[in-house]
Amino acid sequence: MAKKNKKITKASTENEKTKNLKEFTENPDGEFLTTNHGVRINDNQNSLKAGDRGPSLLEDFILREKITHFDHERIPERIVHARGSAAHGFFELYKKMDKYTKAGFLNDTSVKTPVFVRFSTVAGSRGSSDLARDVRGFSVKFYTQEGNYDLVGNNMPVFFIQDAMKFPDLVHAVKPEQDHEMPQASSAHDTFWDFISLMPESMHMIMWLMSDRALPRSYRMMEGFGVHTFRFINEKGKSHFVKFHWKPVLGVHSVAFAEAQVISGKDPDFHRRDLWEAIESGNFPEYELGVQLIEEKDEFKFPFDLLDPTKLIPEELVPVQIIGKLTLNRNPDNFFAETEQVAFHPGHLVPGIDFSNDPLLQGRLFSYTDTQLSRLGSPNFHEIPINRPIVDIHNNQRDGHMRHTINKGKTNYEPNTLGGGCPFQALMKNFGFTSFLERIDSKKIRNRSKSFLDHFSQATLFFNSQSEEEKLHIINALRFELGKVQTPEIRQRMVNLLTQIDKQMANRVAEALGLIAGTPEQPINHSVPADENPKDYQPVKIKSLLERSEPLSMKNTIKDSIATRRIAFLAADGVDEASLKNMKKLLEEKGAMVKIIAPKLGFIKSSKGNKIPVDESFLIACSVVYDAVFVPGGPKSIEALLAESDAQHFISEAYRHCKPVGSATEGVMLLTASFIDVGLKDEGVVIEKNASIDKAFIKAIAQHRFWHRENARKVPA
Ligand code: HDE
Repeated sequence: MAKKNKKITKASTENEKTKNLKEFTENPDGEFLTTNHGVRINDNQNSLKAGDRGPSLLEDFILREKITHFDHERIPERIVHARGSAAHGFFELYKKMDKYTKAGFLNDTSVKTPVFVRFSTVAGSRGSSDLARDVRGFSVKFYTQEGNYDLVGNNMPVFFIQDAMKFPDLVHAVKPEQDHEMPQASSAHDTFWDFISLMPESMHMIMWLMSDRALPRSYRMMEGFGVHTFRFINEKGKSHFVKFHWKPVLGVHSVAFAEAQVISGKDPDFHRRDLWEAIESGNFPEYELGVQLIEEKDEFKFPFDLLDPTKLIPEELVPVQIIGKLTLNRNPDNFFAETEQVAFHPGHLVPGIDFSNDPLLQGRLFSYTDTQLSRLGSPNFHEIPINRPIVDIHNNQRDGHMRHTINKGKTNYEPNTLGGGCPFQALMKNFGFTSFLERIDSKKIRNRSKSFLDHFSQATLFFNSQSEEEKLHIINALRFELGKVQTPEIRQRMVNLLTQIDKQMANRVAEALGLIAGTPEQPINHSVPADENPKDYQPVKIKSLLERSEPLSMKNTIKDSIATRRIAFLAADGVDEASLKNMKKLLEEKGAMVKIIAPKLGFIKSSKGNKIPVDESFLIACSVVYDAVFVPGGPKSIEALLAESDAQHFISEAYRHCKPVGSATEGVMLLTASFIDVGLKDEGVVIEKNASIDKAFIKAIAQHRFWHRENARKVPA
């Protein structure tokens, strides 16, 4: 390459020139540096000057072009969901959905629909940590034969607010505070909780946000939801309401909050790196697409409104039908061109899918095009390669900033005769997009439907559905977040509001804050329409149809698989080669990834005198980016690790974060030195017995975490 880039200078001999020219002719696709207008650049090291030590000259168009382009390299980051990572892939349908929708990509099981998927956090800036406690965006662009369809969802099935009117307030409240621009990527501050404490409709979402769902282990291990109710429309024009779900094949897993905070320092790109590396290594992330379908006649069958985005439909009431699978199999070539410039929009629909009247969704339909205009700077953002549909575009829209298409001919209007009438409307029945013929006969009002007033019953359902450990995590998250709030009145208002969800939970949060949770006389409702009596709009709590909903607990999503889990092997010179290699082979056969961590980089010498390459030294490695730890045998190796305080810290930290720890019998001393009481009953601590720990260790890794340890003796990690 360096040879090809050799520049042609005046000083070149005739021979060199000929050689360069020959190379250029053979490799005409841009091996030489050029300006943006295709002129070959003769010197990319020095600007044009008046003499050796003279001033630079304004006429240096090459310098000016380069610097001007650089000056304009940044575009405004997304106002929300700025921090994201994306991948290409495809969607395959398991079963024809023609009974419900005429959407082509949901009707042909032989078609592989290309997709581009972007995951994101919401509150932080582009450079913020992946591990912030936050909602994750889960946006999917399907490049279908009928145009692009975007399913722009989140990893939580409900939202903070019921009406688009409140979105700018919500986002202002959660973003860094306007006076000092702090804190970055965190909801643990006064303005957020001030707003939330006055917004009882957000209580259900707050339960999700305070749960471990807000701290995914990986983008590959989280669910996705369309949130709003949409419509499927079939050939006959019949409509069904539909809720969309993405279910990760690897199950749903999270990290501990304490761990998330360490990862934010050790590897703020943790999720981005994980996604990239999984795809590079051929471990393609997979998610199944599920739908909950509700007949039109059942619209009012539930004790909540289908149009209310703070409610979910429990799977016990309407089962999720799995209809297809999404596979992510290719990393982007260029982050900016693809991940940054991709423009999603819930309004990018294909025939067979339609909106509901959810007032949050309706507001989104305006916002997304508008935001692209300021972010991407032109109404021609659909011409950026990542946003282009795979089908042709024909219309009479013309011109504008950065237009790529060269429209030929005379006609840019319709109807016309000069252009042969082209392009035509798709006037035939069931051809092209037609909106569902919903009857609307109503007064024009600014109001909140009274069917939206139950702000608490699903928050309680969510809390009740969690395991004891998950409940404790929610309580601790609330203690942390509200503990960071400086204004005592906000803390008090919040704990009072929590009593509406669960009194005991509110008391436990209050206690840690040095408060007593009092029941608010009437929770404040700031959504009362003007001219209405506030008494008619008090939040209510309707008795839930269910006490618990099993799929709401992550504990119920655990799969019998250790695929792609990262396992740290701690070893030093003298390690028992068989112990190390056998376990490594076994785990790798099951799809896990093993890394050897040793006192220094390079190689360690095994018991047999063989060299084993080291992946990370203790200086670089940290337990938080691993899923489990294994200590292979070999007395010399164990002795060396006993002298290595970082090795013990690694083990005790992993144990404290409730991860599986496995060891050959000889490693027990090291575990004890790492404050692990191997005598305690704990299926997550697996010691070799009779030369066999395989099954038990694999089972423990599949289990992912042993949260009960949090209530046991704390190790000083
Ligand atoms: Fe968004 N949202 N949003 N949102 N949203 C954006 O669009 C907005 C909402 C979601 O990976 C913005 O291109 C309004 C719910 C995702 O590029 C912006 C309202 C859900 C992404 C915007 C909502 C989402 C966005 C910022 C309330 C879950 C990232 C940049 C009426 C169903 C897309 C952009 C990507 C991005 C507006 C509420 C999901 C400003 C006004 C509910 C995953 O247009």
